[in-house]
Amino acid sequence: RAGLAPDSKAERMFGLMDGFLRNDPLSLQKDILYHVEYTVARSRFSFDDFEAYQALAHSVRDRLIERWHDTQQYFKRKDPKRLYFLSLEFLMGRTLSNSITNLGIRNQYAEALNQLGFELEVVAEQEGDAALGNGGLARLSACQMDSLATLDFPAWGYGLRYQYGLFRQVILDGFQHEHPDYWLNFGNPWEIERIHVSYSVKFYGTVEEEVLNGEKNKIWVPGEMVEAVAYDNPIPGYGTRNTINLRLWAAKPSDQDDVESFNTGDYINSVINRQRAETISNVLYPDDRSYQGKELRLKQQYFFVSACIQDIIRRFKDTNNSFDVFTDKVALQLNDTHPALAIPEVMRVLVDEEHLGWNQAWGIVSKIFFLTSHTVQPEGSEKIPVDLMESLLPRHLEIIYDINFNFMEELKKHIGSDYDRLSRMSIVEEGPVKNIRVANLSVVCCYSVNGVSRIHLELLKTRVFKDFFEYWPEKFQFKTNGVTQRRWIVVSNPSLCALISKWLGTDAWIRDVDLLMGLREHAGNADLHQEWQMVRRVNKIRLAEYIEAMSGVKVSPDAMFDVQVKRIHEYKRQLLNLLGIIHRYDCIKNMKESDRRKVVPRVCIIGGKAAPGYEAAKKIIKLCHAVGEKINNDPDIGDLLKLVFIPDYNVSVAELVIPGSDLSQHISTAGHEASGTSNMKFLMNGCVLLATSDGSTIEIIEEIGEENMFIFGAKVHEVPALRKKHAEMKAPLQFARVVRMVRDGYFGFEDYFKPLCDAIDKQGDFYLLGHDFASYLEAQAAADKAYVDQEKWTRMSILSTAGSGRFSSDRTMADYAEKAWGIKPCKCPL
Ligand code: F58
Repeated sequence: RAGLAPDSKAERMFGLMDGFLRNDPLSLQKDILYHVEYTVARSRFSFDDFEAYQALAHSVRDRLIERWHDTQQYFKRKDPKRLYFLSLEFLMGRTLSNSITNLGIRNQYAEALNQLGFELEVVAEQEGDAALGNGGLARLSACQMDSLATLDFPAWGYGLRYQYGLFRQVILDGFQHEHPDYWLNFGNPWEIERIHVSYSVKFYGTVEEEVLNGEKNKIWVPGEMVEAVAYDNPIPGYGTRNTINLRLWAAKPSDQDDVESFNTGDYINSVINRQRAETISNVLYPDDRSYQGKELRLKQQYFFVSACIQDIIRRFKDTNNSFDVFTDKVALQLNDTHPALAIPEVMRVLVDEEHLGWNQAWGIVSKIFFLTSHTVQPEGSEKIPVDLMESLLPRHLEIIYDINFNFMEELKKHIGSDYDRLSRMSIVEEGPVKNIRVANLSVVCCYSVNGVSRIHLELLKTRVFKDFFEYWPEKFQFKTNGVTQRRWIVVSNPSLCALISKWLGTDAWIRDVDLLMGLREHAGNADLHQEWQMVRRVNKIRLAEYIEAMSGVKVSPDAMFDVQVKRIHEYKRQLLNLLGIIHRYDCIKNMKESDRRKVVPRVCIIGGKAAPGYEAAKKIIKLCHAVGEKINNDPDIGDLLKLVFIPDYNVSVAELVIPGSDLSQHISTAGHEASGTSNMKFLMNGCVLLATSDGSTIEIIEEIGEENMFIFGAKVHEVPALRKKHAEMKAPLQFARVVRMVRDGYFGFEDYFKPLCDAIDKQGDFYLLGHDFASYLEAQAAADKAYVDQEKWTRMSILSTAGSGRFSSDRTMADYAEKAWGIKPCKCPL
């Protein structure tokens, strides 16, 4: 092996290791049995599916570790500029299938398992989801990690290792209940605990001054310390040896902390108190809407960034001895403003601990951070009460004040004494309660601020960050989101994957997704149509079986499967969907028998979680069940219409639902969805979209053409005026009728549903359900008409997949690398 001295101890050890692990089916069988016996400690002659999964996972993990080591060694040797991706949320879902697909050894494992009497699909189902995030933002992080690895970028992900991931949604009598997701209960074979990689994180205390070489220096004397311990999760690229790292931090008691309390003799209470440190990384906040200024959340955020920054600076110092080159070696991506405390933290470390001057430190800090914003909602803007900051992070508060002072001075030079504008742009919000505006801090300090779609950037420029955009126009950019085709086609829809490769004559699209465009030339081919329909039908049958198992409702795969799955939000308008379904039901009920024969049968599928404190969202879930109950049991309706709610929607449920859908709905009020990413997953899988012109859908329309989708509703620029005009406008009669049915208790629970109706009738219908209803029904009618013409529909479906290449996270990551982070691929040799 290159670099080992002959006869060295290392060479002897390498010899003992017998080279790399082998991937032929026989070696894999031996490995699996080895892990059954020695890792899982079951008898090799008798083990069940779950134990097979555990053993299999350990054998995959061994292979991941080999590649991980090689990649990290290689990065260390080459020492390129690295990207650090900081996110408090990652929705990874399952790991097994994705790993063996990316490692290129799926078939070998399937064969190995087969010979041991197991089926890969069944074994893979044993794995639970890693759900360390809420929704779009968190799944996006996971897709982007896959792309960073595949494109050979020298990147690291950082996150928190929550003991409890996103709650499990349990439905009782149609109401959502939240149950804890203790996902680590059965062990987690995918992580590597690094007990030696741990850092102390400080909280509370005071700031003191010392004199160092004749200069004043600040020191933070903490009141509490907690240890951050690293857990590494290898992320393999596809078709490359590169395997990057996702490092998650867990909080542990610190042995430096609280020695005093042990001396007082209260041993038991001292142990219990110390154990409380672990609560910091215990639970993921399940709200995907708003911030509450909670102390524990702030502790979580600082715990996270402190550990990351210590780790990053340590790695930097391993190979560099001057901070002059820091900006050539490090780029830090902030996934929304949640990790923004990293900014004052780097300032603190550089100034207080590394003793750089303020200006030099600021010169570094203002070049290394990149922000992505994921929201247009004003309530999505984080604020930290100054009181809280002062007690928990006293030194950081001083630093933020200093940054703000400098910024305000600079700003005054340009805009003079426009005090309103100065106060809007200030990082510190004055008022009865003084707050730190985390968004302003981030915009002031980041090198670039990125929107997640083109329209999102417009909204950032004209609404959310208007003042900042006018001051720093060049800072604002957009990189439209994307999703990884590896998980969303190759892993979750293997038969479509095979079909695409067959018709393109290559599987190179799995790495080079633009090749999907090649399907366009076959979009009218009758043979492809037949095969395409066949693949889609098999996926629908699988979904129908799942629906029956979960909800007891039997649905026919001959019907159109019409799907809306995503977090439940007023702006995402699941309520519009439900009112449309009620209208359809009402129409069928009042039809003559002869007309019923013309109805296109539909299965309406809704799924998603509501934040635990979000009352309106919870009512929408209940309404869905109440309406479903009525429709599904109405003998007049039969198979013409069904409505089912899929409980506990998560990544692995999505992998089943998306390939089995015909029509998928993305119907947010225009101007509210920053991007949306599930639209891209449906598109890749050949589902036809029924959508508003919002977020990334606007770019999808450009790519595949409005004629291949069903687009309806107000446009972004029309919405503000429509809201103002609302009082004079009359909602269409059909709309008033369906709202009245809910209000009058046609589906029961009228008191409970009253606030939903009031929001529409009495409180101005902020989300414009009434305004968009008529055009929504037209779009639905057009979908019915197109579905009857299966040739037309199949063509639309093929063209959807063909046009989905632009919405791969590979493209997004390449864009960021080039236009923001300034990093280059660093490919570990085979
Ligand atoms: C989502 N944001 C956007 N936030 O809503 C969606 O349009 C976009 O496609 C996606 O990000 C990816 O860019 C989102 O998921 C959160 O979940 C936050 C979590 C923490 C509290 C505030 C919301």
